[in-house]
Amino acid sequence: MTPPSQPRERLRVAIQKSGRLGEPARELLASCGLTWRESRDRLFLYGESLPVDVLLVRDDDIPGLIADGVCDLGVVGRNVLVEHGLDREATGRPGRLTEWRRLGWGACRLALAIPEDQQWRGPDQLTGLRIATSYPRTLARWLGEQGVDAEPVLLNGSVEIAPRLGQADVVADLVSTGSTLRANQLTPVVTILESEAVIAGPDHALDDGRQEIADLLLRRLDGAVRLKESRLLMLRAGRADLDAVMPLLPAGHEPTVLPVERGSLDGGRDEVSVQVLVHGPVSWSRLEDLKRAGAHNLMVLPVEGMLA
Ligand code: PRT
Ligand code: ZN
Repeated sequence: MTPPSQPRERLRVAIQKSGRLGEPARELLASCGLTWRESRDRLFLYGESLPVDVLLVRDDDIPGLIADGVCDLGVVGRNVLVEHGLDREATGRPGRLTEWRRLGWGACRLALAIPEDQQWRGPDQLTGLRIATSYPRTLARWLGEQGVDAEPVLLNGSVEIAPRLGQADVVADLVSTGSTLRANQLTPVVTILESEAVIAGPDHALDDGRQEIADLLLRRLDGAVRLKESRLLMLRAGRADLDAVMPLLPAGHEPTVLPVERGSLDGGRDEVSVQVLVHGPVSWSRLEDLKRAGAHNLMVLPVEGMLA
């Protein structure tokens, strides 16, 4: 591998080798048109269609690889990025990172959870307690903001069983569905950090032409995300009901309204067909409101491709 101090003309992106974010990160890169050849040791994806290579690593290593200039960008949970940033700051090491994109998946939260037989009366109750966590810096920052003096206990796994083992009194752990906490008789009481997968990068532009490659990749990624979130809403309505129907359409592109040949469906009623491209989901209640306003034959379709 090229030492970071030497010019490097290919962009290098770090993603999780396995685990929750690995597969979606690969899919994300593939949706940007990246194809690759995998190295024999399965630690490196050599990009074929773009000058972009992918390093497969543990998620905890991703921020450090970027901060040290070994990689340019990385796909990582905000929880890992924030903890790393606070640790680097506290130990006086340079290399600040920022979120270049939020990805909207891999959502979870770092939550404080207490045994379910206890009552939550507020942060003051934590004074003097031992709090098991894999995120001691993030927890310490939150405790500082609350003005509470408690003791973070660093555990790198199985944080949720610490109170039962007597290693800690309460925990600060990642939660998504909450079933792990429930299974361990713990109740989440405060959210310390909301997290999702992000693209992390340095807080400055990249050198040696790599910024241009990164811009191309991010442009494609933005397009791919928009496409994934896009849906075509189609409906039919009597022309007389259009005034009631149109304001209920979700915000999106300009709707297309086309006349329907008389007599084809509704016994000769003056009908129109309405199509609108929308970004984000279309809820059942929205469809029901439209139907009440006179629309029928409502349909929400996924969009496979788009070129304006
Ligand atoms: O091997 P490597 O170090 O790369 O992986 P890892 O084991 O450290 O991480 P991994 O793959 O478990 O998680 C990677 C990232 O996924 C995390 O850093 C978060 O950003 C994100 N993420 C999203 C989660 C969860 N949801 C999640 N639920 N990470 C962990 N969990 C844990 C949670 O702590 C609980 O113990 O999964 C368990 C199930 O959660 P519940 O609430 O659904 O029961
Ligand atoms: Zn990890």
